[in-house]
Amino acid sequence: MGKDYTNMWESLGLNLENHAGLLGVLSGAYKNIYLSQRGRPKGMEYFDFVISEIHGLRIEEIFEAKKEKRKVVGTFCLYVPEEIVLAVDAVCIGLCAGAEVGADEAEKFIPRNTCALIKAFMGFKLAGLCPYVELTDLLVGETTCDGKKKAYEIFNEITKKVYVMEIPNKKGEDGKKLWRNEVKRFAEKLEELTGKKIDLEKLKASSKIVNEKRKALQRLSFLRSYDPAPISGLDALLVNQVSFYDDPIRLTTKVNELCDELDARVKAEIGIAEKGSPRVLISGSPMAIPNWKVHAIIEGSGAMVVGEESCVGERNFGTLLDEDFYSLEEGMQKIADRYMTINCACFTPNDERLRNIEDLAKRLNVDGIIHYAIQFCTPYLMEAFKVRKVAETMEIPFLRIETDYSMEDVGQLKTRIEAFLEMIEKGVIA
Ligand code: BJ8
Repeated sequence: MGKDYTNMWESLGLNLENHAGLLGVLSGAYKNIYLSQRGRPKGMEYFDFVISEIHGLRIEEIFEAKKEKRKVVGTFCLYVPEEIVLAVDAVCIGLCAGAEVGADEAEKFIPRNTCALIKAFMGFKLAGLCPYVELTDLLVGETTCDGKKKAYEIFNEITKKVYVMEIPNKKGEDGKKLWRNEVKRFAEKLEELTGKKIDLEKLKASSKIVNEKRKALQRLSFLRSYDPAPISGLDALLVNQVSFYDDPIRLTTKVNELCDELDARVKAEIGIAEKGSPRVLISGSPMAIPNWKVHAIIEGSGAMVVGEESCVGERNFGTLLDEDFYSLEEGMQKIADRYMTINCACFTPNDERLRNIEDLAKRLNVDGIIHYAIQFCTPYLMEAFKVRKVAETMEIPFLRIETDYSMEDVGQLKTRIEAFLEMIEKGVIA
């Protein structure tokens, strides 16, 4: 039996009954999906521990940070520059959630046909389920998709602590200029919030921390290109999910330790599945914790997920920041420009995403691409058509999935995915 955190959760105003239900569901799902896998790397023990303490130890750590007068900044999107949050010595936490609980509460404020990711972040707050939201001093939204943009207005009425960054729709010179100004405005907002000034030294230090994290995640991604893959897609997805709320320095160490072990596995040709098992690239909407549904179905059907062209995946760590800057202004500009390389479907045009999918499919040597979009996620649902064309040109089998966080369609998805894997085995391109 772990430590009892009831008093801490109560002090944060959580709904203890709902919260206990959530933790029960989470630990049951984790046991079934994760702990039942065979031949997992030893390095995953750390991540198992993190999950078992998801609302415990990490929350205690953040409490401690607050006692030391550090602020807590919650984010919902990759475009929010973590370097700047760390440069004011604040704690940065990614707040997207991947569970259905709280959706009924959310639907009292937003339409039913809103994507599950938005419903989840609203619902977690409204149902008193998320200790992270309660600990934040600032919630940073962004003008990406319409659903998020409008949801933040309502979320601000509920929480009174939402700050919105304006993200351009296009990446031309005007868009870049607007974004550079937004990044400056964000830095000023954080300086005001924390009472701490960002200087060159602090920005260089925080940039290094975030880049090292990206490099470790890149290393993990690279190791998945081997056949047999040394780690399951489920485990790699989990590492990426945890990277959004764990301490970044500790996370980097743990990912590198895991990669050392995977290096040895690759040399010894030890894989998590048999050599030659079908290799699948997932592309599309982000999969926040505990959204493991599609990976679990694919890997439960005998294939391996070897990459995620997703914000919980390659889009998060694919590009490093150029740390070679010699003034605060230059640093801010390089940070802004680095974030503009993220290829979210909210941009138009967004052809770089397609090139990236092509590159990944080649590098990871994939046998099939599954496009995953959360129901009502218009940007990714729309772009699926272009991704299909890329797959067709490369003569790679392609499957488009649209789903939500519920388990109702698991049977149907399983049937479709199994048929898709059969197609791959028979070498049919559809
Ligand atoms: S950079 S993908 S994290 S916006 S799933 S809320 S897009 S309707 S999450 Fe995203 Fe930033 Fe883009 Fe990444 Fe809207 Fe789609 Fe819902 Fe989404």
